Amino acid sequence: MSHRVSLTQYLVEQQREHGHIPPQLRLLIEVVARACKRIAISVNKGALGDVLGTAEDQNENVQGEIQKKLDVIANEVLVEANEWGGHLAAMASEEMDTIHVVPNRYPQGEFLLMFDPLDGSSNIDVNVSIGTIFSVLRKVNNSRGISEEDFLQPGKQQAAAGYCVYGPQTTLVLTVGEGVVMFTLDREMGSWVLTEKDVRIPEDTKEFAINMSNMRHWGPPVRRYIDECLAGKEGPRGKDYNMRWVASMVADVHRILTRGGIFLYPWDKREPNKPGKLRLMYEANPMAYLVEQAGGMATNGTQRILDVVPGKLHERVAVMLGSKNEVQRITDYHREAAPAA
Ligand code: AHM
Ligand code: MG
Repeated sequence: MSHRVSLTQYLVEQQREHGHIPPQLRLLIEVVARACKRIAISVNKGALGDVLGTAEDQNENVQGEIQKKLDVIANEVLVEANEWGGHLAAMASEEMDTIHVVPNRYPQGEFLLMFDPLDGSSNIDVNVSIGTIFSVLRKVNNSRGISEEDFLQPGKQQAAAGYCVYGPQTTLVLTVGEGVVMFTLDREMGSWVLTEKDVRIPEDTKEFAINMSNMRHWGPPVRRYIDECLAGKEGPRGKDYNMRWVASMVADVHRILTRGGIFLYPWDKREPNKPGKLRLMYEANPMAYLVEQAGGMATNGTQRILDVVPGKLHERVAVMLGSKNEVQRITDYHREAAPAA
């Protein structure tokens, strides 16, 4: 039997070769991966586990969205798993209004963890791929107690990022700043097995992902870009494009990491005062880090996502990411459309 590399072995070898995975970070990643296994079990049970539908108390999260049962379960699993290990100072989540500081009874670690416990919530009840997204930062200021401010770092300062997609296979995708790797969950053994190394996103693509029902609300640069794709071979791009939209960012990004493409959730006129729908800290930043580490590009139309300095924990951002040449093109269209300074 060929030798199978586990998540633990991968992390230990990375530490030996590059020396950038301190023991607390290794523990953190292993704990998150273990929590994802537990979430995968709940997701898999579906109706048999009484985990479908809306949370009993019909809670709205801080984003004003009604929580699903699995949103709440996944959030609890991640919080409980990460509290006691001594690797974290605090956590933040799409499903929690403010930060969760590690209780006094446990030692405080040097890392900060952010997550969207179950991304693609609208797909839970219809048995379509969903996932968990996570982002890791270092606590920078150690001279005082932890506060929300400690989290407000640009995405380029992430120490690690990844997601787990609960699809036909359960796959954990990870970067610690040395490229992107994928692990597949071996359910019989209960272990994560390295199945893809050095993931690369092709620079060109013929596939885009956007919610087309919002077309009438888009700004001119996005409209121009998509119109040109739709014009196909006869249009200015000279090729036919294909479209995919899973409505789970994890699944759409996973496809792009696997075979290329561009993912767009732009600003639109429905809520003109919001920069976009997706959240910067625990959706856009970890995905942007993975995409860049795989040779792709991620912007909000005008700026590299990883350079955006967050003003608040649940800040939103426009997202354009994936194959480099396509993201560069739509970013150029934004620049050309911007009024001269
Ligand atoms: P969620 O975190 O509440 O599930 O929302 C984020 C999801 C993304 O996964 C997906 O890309 C997007 O929302 C889909 O939005 P829409 O339903 O507007 O197409
Ligand atoms: Mg989400």
